[in-house]
Amino acid sequence: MNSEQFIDSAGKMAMELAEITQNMDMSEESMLDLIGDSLLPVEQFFANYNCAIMEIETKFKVLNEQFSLKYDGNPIESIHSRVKDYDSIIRKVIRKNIPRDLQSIEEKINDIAGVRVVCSFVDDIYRLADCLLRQDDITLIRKKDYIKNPKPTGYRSLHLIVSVPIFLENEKKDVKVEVQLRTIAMDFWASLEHKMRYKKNISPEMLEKLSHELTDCAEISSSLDSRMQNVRNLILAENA
Ligand code: 0O2
Repeated sequence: MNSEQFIDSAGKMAMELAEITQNMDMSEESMLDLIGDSLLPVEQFFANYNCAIMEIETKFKVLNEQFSLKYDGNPIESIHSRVKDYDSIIRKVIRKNIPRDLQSIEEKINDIAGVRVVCSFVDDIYRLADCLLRQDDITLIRKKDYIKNPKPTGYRSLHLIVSVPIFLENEKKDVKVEVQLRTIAMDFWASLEHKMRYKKNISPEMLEKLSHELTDCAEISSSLDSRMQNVRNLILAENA
């Protein structure tokens, strides 16, 4: 969530609170105080995830720098991060029947902070994941390898749920982050598939046809990844 979206969400909550409090016998000043106090834990909640994202991004940037010296080239093409927006969190809370308090949301939802790392080659994905997981402040909570075991849709990526400590003014807090590592080809496929999945006014027959087509495209894209990896291996062997 960027700061604009956050202010938007916080604004929505403030309006709701203002509505609740308008019938109470309360001065404007006390009402603003009450709203401010109520929003503080929510602001801290989102701030923690933003801090955890910064920690994880920095780790990948450091690895990228170091790998570029060792392997002659940067393994990371791009890093995209986001904090899940308020509406998506609420939708997940409802779908998964999660109690509506911040602690339960923190415990039960693993992808509030998300970092997506896009690499050129499949080898780099596993090398980067190994290096991240060997760091002594990182705890692996869950690993899903959709590269070795693609989803029926054709979706491929390596997913890690990790916990990373953030150091606040008076406490250390472990925060969960979902890391998705993929190649450029996997990212291209996933982005297009995601966009098309949410297109409206498509008949069920066409939807069926398109999903077969997309699964085929995922196979082609995976074979491109294998061939590019082979080309790289041949070049490395030649230069060894
Ligand atoms: P967004 O907006 O990308 O965050 P969980 O999230 O743990 O409750 P699950 O099913 O165990 O649920 O999560 P999974 O499958 O490990 O990862 C879910 C995320 O992976 C999705 O996040 C997508 O980012 C991505 N993903 C998984 N399957 C597909 C797919 O078939 N196509 C595409 N394009 N992306 C996929 P969200 O929450 O859906 O959305």
